Amino acid sequence: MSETDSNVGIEIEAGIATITVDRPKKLNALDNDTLEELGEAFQDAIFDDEVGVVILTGAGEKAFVAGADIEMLSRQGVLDGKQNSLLGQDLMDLIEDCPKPVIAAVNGFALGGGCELALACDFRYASENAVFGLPEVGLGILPGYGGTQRLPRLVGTGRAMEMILTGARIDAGEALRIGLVNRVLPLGELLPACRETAGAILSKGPLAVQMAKEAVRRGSLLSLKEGLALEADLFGLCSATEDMREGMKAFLEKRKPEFKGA
Ligand code: DAK
Repeated sequence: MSETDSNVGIEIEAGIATITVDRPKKLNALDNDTLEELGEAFQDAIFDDEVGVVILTGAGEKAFVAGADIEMLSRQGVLDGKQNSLLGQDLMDLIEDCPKPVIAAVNGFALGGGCELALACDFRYASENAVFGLPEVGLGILPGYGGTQRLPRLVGTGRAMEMILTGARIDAGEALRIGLVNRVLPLGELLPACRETAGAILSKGPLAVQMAKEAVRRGSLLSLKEGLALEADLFGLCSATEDMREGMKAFLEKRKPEFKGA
């Protein structure tokens, strides 16, 4: 992929869509074109029946995404500022609501909007050189793509407050320690590890995976009682699938299930 063609690449192989932010000369910073192209790539992955899991990463060896494009932000006025904001928010919602699991492969700087992009994914693996941070207050703004909401939900209020209010960066080891990422790997092993995990997910019942993601996502916005009611509803729905019968039958017959997504 080259920077002149497009700012986002999508490759589909063995049920996995790898979406790559591809502006390495600007450390994959998110300008409007990139936000739009990312939205299109996720729409493609959502509607492609061949795709079961999405991996999101950045091109090059230095950055996942170094944030919103500061040059673009510095020029924006009221109307395009609002438009930029809506574009970014829509993208984060699209990723979070994507019916297929989304794994962030954080291969370097994940700052500001880049950190927020990783936070919108279902879980994160990081390379050893990854650096996370929400430096927005140093630019006179606050995180605006969900960082003030998603980070405390993931790592707890105190740790999120410290990162947001100081703008301090943390390395991959610290990100692992506070639960911001699930695994840290040498850079060359990052994508293979994400693909291995994606493969493990792909071997499961796709409807069950989708409903489990929905239960966790929607449940996090509900009270425990409401969340349990949602879980029960989805469980009921799952019980109507051929996949459920196949999964149970395969266990009893001591063989691997052949799920059809039906
Ligand atoms: N935007 C634009 N260009 C960037 C960039 C960014 N975020 N980050 C890096 N670049 C560009 C650099 O300007 C440089 O371009 P050239 O000068 O070569 O043309 C090139 O990428 C290479 O960067 P450096 O030369 O700076 O590389 P270093 O290794 O020296 O430093 C760095 C790497 C990541 C430490 C440094 O580049 C850096 O501090 N970058 C900025 C990081 C940052 O502050 N990110 C947060 C941006 S604020 C909103 C919602 C959300 C947001 C905004 C609005 N609304 C709801 C409206 C989000 C805001 C943010 O993300």
